[in-house]
Amino acid sequence: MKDFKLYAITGEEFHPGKDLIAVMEEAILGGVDIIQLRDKKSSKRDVLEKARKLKELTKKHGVTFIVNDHIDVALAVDADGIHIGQDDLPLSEARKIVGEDKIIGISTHAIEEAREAEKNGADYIGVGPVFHTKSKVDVVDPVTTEYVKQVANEIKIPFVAIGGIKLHNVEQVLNAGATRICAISEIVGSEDIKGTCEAFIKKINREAN
Ligand code: TZP
Ligand code: MG
Repeated sequence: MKDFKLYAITGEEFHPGKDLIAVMEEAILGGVDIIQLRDKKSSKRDVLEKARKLKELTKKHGVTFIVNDHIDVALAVDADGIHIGQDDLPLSEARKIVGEDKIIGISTHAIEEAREAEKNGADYIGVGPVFHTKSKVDVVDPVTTEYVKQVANEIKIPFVAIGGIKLHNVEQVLNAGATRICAISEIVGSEDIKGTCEAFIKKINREAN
């Protein structure tokens, strides 16, 4: 897959009154290079509509587009890939459905899960939640930067750190060995989405404080 630095996941509850596509476009203009549609509340029909619009937006900007949970929606809009959790369809089954050309990302919370994902052909893994987060309901305890270190030392496929990552704590995550950062609330809930993304990119690139 095309490599990336800053991964933004949708979270409409963090920007009431603001349009989803406008919010994600601002994030892209700030440097986000991969977007995931994550919507646990809407009907499949509504998720499909949002996915269509995000596919168009990401195509326009040359940004990777991933759909969470809904493999059928991802295929219907020709998204670049899907993101699945440990309780979703197993990676091998998901791969049979989407084929070799689509990206499959999988959330991991422990090194055994990361090893398994790598062995089974995941294109990237999520590593988290690094810190406490309110953005995920069924969330496990924070995995801490210790798990980030373990993955950085051992896992060869790309990994992205996620969960409670803010501008004020991202350096701890980078210092643990992460080179790709994912956030929901800090990005889409920001008053200045573009500025927040630019600041994340600078930190990831180790350009400034
Ligand atoms: N998976 C692990 S933590 C998380 C997900 C989807 C939520 C991340 O949201 P935030 O607002 O960046 O903590
Ligand atoms: Mg899922």
